[in-house]
Amino acid sequence: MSPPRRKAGASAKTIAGARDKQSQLDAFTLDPAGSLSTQQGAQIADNHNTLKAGLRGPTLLEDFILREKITHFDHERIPERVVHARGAAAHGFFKVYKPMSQFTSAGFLQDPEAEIPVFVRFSTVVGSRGSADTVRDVRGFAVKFYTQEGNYDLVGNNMPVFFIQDAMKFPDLVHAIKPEPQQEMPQASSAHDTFWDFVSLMPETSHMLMWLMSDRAIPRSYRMMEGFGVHSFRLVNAHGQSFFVKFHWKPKLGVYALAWDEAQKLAGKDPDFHRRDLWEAIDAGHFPEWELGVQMVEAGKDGDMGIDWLDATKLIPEELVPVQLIGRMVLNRNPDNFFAETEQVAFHPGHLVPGIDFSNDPLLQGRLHSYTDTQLSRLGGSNFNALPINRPLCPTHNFQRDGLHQQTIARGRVAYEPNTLATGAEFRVDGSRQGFQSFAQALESPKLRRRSPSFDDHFSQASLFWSSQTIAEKEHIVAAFRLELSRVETVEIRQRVVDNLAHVDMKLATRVAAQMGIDAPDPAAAAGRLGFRPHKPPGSLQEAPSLSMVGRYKPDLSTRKVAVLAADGMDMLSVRRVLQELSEAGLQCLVIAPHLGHIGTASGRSLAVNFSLVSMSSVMFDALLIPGGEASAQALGQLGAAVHFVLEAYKHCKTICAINEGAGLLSTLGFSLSTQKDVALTVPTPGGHAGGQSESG
Ligand code: HDE
Repeated sequence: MSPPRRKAGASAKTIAGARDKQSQLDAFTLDPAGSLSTQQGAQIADNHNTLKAGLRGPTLLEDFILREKITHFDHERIPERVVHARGAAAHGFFKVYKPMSQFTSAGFLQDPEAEIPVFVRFSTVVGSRGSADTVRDVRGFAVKFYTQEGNYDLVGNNMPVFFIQDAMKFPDLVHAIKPEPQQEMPQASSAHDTFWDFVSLMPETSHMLMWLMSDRAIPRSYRMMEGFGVHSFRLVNAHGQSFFVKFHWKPKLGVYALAWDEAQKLAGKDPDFHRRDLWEAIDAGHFPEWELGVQMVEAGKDGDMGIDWLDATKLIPEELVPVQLIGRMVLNRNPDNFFAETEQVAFHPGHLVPGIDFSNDPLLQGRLHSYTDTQLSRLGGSNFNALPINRPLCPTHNFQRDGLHQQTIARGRVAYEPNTLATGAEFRVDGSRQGFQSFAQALESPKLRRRSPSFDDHFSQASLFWSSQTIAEKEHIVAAFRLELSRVETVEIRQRVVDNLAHVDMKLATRVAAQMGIDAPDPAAAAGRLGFRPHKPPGSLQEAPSLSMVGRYKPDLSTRKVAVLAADGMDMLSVRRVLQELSEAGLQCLVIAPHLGHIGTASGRSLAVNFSLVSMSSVMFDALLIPGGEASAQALGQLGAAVHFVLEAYKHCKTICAINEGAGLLSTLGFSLSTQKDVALTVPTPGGHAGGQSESG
């Protein structure tokens, strides 16, 4: 019984079609004739009343319809992910630009014509499933490619490094950052004692802390985040030659953040801000796109630059090894069902295809155990791979059998290999067949529990990150450290953090320490306490502009949201051209007024209102437009909510455009304006909304 060979070159269209068909079938739960049935198929005549002994009598135990319905409901929840519980996802496709056969034999990286279906889940790490989207946190960026050689998962984050070097410390890290166990507080936040206690004793976290305190941790949108595979992986070509590779996702819309104050307010005003943004963009046909990039070095030459490719707390600056863009991913379909797809999807860095392999990064090696293990309890047994969202689109053949919730009725008497009983001929899979081949790395070493000395430098890349930021970005980092540490009750922990920070940058440490009610930072105390000798690898870079968010992407304003703040009497004529130009540039203009329904314009017409001021806040928009119209400007000026809307937009460095009497409203609120004929503008300072508000903003 030899497994049927997959038809070479089966078109990508077929594979995508198969998925659509499948999801249609799975989504089909209502009988078109309008009847309901039990799970066993018995038709239900009454779905409103339980079976009772008499009109006012007790409910009968024999009501199997009620019992089945309630029992199913009682078990609707499954354990949430232990980390990355809060997420949102979308379907799409990936296309490689040109064949990558020089580096890898992976089939999905060869044919520029083939569209490979993908499912991508973005997530926060710390908060539970119902927590807010905009908290300060790392974001997960997990991609499942449904290739013709099996599923390949690239399970990454929006930051290129990680807190720790060795998987042994992962449970400690997660226990420290999660809510404290005695009272389960705070939710979805690193601003508490146990997190800073742990990291202050683990200097290897220094680099990741800089990223976490930077604006990368409060993205404007999932659509505006870079993604990183973090670890080094291997690409292996058909000749068995291997290259270390680091994967990058580069967003077409650029990388942008919220202002910290905005992010905190959004957590209350719209806890679903990021999932709504993704859903609405895809729904409106604005499909988010990323390019897949690779940094590669031939295995054996990876030691040349003084950075250990196996250390997940280090990155390879793009200035040293440029990122080559090799393909493009588009997300163009929202899930049909959150639970069946976004919640039940099971990613695993060990879901590999031939041509891609692991490196020996000790953090990655630990992950290889964790992901299947966690699905066993989260998805209830070993058959989670048969769930529709996890099923490969290519055929699978093996002798794995039975288990909870088995979906397949396997035929025949043979569930072992080798065998002769299946077809009469001998069937044997003994290494002579095609398939996944692990890279044959030569190894000879004693067993030991130690780290390589090449992992010892914990500070130079944290310093590089700091010195590569713009002034505004540095301000934000200082402010974030201050906020987090001012929530730490234990004075000694605050002191340890700033003593460590002194090894990153003395000015940074001094500025943070100044507001903490503690002594000035003491680098020697940190080194003595933690027993390290600070050193910078010779020839280290002083600055890497690629680490800053500012100025790296060509600004793309499409899909940004503009609030048009107006009341009865607004002058539509004054604003028509601006609105037209904004919408031609792809921006979305929404009318916010004191009430829902319609407002009357100065010329006696009526204009539909999108949202009332009661339900909207300036933090939900990227820019503000105040049209002319005497009555409108006056009404807004007398309305606390409208004044607050304007002032807050200004505080968050949003672009504000006001026309005629609208500009008058701004003047009465004390704005100094730059004018262009009838249009008044306040615009963010450089490094403004790209990186959010400056400390003085
Ligand atoms: Fe994960 N991680 N992780 N992780 N991780 C999980 O798997 C784990 C790490 C990442 O949208 C869990 O199915 C260990 C690095 C993402 O479903 C769990 C270690 C990176 C997601 C797990 C790490 C990640 C997870 C929880 C250190 C970036 C969400 C639920 C050894 C490269 C995937 C689950 C999704 C999820 C373990 C470190 C990314 C418990 C043990 C580094 C994006 O298995």
